[in-house]
Amino acid sequence: MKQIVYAVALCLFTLTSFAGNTPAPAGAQVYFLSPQDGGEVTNPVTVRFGLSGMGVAPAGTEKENTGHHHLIIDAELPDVNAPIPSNDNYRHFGGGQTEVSLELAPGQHTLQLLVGDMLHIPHNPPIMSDKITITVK
Ligand SMILES: [Cu+2]
Repeated sequence: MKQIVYAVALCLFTLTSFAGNTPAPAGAQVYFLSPQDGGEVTNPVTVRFGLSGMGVAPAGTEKENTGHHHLIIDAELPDVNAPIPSNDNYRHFGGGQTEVSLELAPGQHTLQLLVGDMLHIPHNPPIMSDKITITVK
């Protein structure tokens, strides 16, 4: 009997280790305050991040119901079970910033917001905005 309890405990531990994403606070939402989907904008493009149902905290801060913003530019959603890549297409705002001023090439661009936890890993389920399209004149 003891062995069965031990085996079950080990299984549960293994499962929770793999499903390690920080749970998303119920009802948390991330969205663009600006620009608007379909909007025509000029450089510099000010992108303002909206967040409700949770708080913003700098990367590395262990505090429940918080995260920091990531802006995905002209790219797809990354693997939501791994740290979000960091490059020109996946921008981290680990200081707790809630807006950014961008210089974008003229033409169409897509933008999407994705919240990451203290380790830059999306929550479970991931807290992400709709992907919007803007045109830079
Ligand atoms: Cu990050």
